[in-house]
Amino acid sequence: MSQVKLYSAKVCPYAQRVRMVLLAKGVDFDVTEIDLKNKPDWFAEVSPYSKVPVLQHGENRIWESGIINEYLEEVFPEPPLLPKDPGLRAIARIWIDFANTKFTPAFYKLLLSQDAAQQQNWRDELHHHLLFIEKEGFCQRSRTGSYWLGDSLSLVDLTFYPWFERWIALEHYRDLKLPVNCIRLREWLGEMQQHPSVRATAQPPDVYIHDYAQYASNQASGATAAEMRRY
Ligand SMILES: N[C@@H](CCC(=O)N[C@@H](CS)C(=O)NCC(=O)O)C(=O)O
Repeated sequence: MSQVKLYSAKVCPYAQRVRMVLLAKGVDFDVTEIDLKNKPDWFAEVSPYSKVPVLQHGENRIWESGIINEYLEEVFPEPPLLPKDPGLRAIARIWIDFANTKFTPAFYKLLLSQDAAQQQNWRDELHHHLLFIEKEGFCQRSRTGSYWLGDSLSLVDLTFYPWFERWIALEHYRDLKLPVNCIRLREWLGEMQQHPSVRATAQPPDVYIHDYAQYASNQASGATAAEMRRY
């Protein structure tokens, strides 16, 4: 029995973040798949927020994908997924914060919005975030590698990637394509799609079109949709 146990759901981008980090670090782990539409009663004991992902590592039970990934970085330091240099490490954390506080909420708000004017507002907001990523993330510095921070894969790549895998839902339901002028971002996405941790967790586009139908009609009843409606 593995020492690391992950409560996860294939549809969940936050859980995919953690699965990819575990895979990138070569950590042996067991997955318990949670049906988010029919959560077992015992899950309330495991997950204080009633959400996946939750990581059990020995005595430690940890939730919130960003916190789990930082924990994994400390406990399994190889290969490192954060830069050693404190300044670069801070930049990595700024991007992770941007993903959590700006980028991903806009993704859900666009899907959940039913009103055409509201949809346009969130489409514009997300478009603005993409151009910001292209300019500040990929073009403002001399980059030598294919990843967000340069030559090596980092928590920043794995924090953002799941929403780009699910972008097909925004294309399908809200007609928002990745802008053609986000050249570096598109290159990054192509590179990420080849990474073994991504390939091991990736799902085909039709899965997401199906899974996000309830978001797109604002019928999703889970905790995440409720939280995003309040956002
Ligand atoms: N901030 C949390 C978000 C986790 C989250 O929203 N998970 C969703 C699935 S993607 C969930 O379990 N939702 C439960 C529900 O909708 O009832 C994290 O980063 O881990």
